[in-house]
Amino acid sequence: MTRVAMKNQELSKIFNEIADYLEADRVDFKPFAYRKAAITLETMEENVAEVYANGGLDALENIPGVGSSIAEKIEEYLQTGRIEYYESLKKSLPVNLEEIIAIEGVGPKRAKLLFEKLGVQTVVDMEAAAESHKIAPLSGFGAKTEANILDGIEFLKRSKGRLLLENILPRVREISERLRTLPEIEKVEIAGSLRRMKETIGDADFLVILSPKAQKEGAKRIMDFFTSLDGVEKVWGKGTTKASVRMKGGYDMDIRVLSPRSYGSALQYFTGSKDHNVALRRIAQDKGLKLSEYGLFRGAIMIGGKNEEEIYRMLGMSFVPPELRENQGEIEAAKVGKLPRVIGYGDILGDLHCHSDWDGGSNTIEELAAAARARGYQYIGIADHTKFLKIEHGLDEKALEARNKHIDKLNKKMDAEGTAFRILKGCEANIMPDGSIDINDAALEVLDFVIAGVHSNMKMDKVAMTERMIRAMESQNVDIVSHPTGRLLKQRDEYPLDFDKLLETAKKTQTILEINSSPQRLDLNDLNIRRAKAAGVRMVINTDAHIVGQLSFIEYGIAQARRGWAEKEDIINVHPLPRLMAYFKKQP
Ligand code: DGT
Ligand code: CA
Ligand code: CA
Repeated sequence: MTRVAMKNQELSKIFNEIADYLEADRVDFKPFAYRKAAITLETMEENVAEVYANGGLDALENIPGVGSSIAEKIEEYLQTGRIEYYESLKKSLPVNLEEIIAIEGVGPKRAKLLFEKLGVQTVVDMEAAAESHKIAPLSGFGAKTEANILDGIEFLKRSKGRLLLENILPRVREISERLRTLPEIEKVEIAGSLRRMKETIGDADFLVILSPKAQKEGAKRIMDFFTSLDGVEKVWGKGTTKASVRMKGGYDMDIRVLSPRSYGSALQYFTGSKDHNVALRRIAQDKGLKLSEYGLFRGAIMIGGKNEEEIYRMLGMSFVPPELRENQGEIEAAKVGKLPRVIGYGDILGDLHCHSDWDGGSNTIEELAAAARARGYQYIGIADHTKFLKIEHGLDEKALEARNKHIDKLNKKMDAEGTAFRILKGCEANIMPDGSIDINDAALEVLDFVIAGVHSNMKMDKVAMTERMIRAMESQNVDIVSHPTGRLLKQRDEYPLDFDKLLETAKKTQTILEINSSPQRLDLNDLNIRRAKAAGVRMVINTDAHIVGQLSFIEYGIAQARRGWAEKEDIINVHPLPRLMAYFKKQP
């Protein structure tokens, strides 16, 4: 089964851009519809090209979130490879919108204004305009905004060239499935930073082993296949056992053909990280051995290399899971058998941070619950936004009460049917600048659990921001703090925060910190997870899903937890319901 289809991704990107252009033109409602369609296409299991081939325009319109006008555009794209409407929007605003709105603080409307007033078409133009202080005098901008724009550009430069894990991993997995179907190939592995599940990725690294039955030109056939894959934009190099290509998504992919006898050492070598490998090679040297991608050698004799486990064992270490291979202490720990037993990908029993259509999410609570059950979960927590977040359709006290009644009804129904599954009543409240919560205590007290997070006024100084978070954690009603440090990968840093103080308060108040799995957040990050673990603070791995497809983001959160050395006992949503509930402050 192909998990992601190229056309889904391409269309999703186009629809997001259409939404940007429409927002620039201050069009109401339509951008929302395009974004909804984009997110549906990106997360749905089916290949949109197949849906269309099998059922035509009608089948497209049956995709949730796809109306007739968007269905027609999908059809147009599938038939002609372009969408006239999109092309005309691009012509009407000739700026590199995608690039420009990646600058934190610059949205489509501002981008349009800056084009009209100053002719800004690219990030380079933008930097020049800000540096010569042409932006500050414009109405609605000012010196502070101008300085923020420069900061944003600086941040972009630092993260340039690396893409989010989510932008690459699904596609790379699909490609590895396709490679696996080649008769010339015995084994395919994804190595490098993808195997280590790093939050951002430089390039993708494939390793393949030739089938023993393959003919002499087998490797060449693999190279031909690889370099002519759908989505290849440029071939950087193509030899007999390795090749390198640039993909349309803006990233490179390397492939190497290996001999079976070096499989383990090659996998170890190309998984990295480089720092981990350097340290490992030194250990080999100290034992009078030599470790390379070709094997583990004593003199000229190969003594190991068929599999990774063997290499670590022969070096006197326990096996190091790929997510830990960063030379951050794992080598020393593995030498003395003190590696953590990191949480497994199948250990999570429920997701506590999901948004339903009650707060503008894409799915009903029933649909979310069904999807959670299909994943094998025992419970799901509905954490709709509360009233401060008007753009996210946050619920006020009354609406929350109505939603609670609805959940009660659904739970009763499942009980009556003998379904062992629970929908938990939660919310994601906003932590106001003074640390208070945006909805009253009475409304919070009746919930099963409360998440609170910062969604506004993020540019506070360190002391004020720390005080703000501490006050929220001290609330008897706040069980979990969502995305605690507020960073957005490739977009903005964490807010200034005294993290040690935060941990101290979390420990004291028994507040749980979230590991948010959303690919752009992954917040807490790996190092903060390690710090939280060391401080004895519990964590919860949540997806923050706004549509059922995003429940699968949990994999990224678990990977992050593993990268942060978290064990099962550090995470609360590995427990069945009664034990889970015991971690919340207010006991029923
Ligand atoms: P990336 O692509 O920047 O996200 O990170 P990686 O880790 O995938 O790096 P990449 O693609 O340059 O190389 C893949 C692996 O190959 C890397 O993790 C370790 C290994 N490797 C590459 N160059 C060297 C090297 O100079 N020395 C050693 N020991 N290993 C290397
Ligand atoms: Ca790589
Ligand atoms: Ca590479």
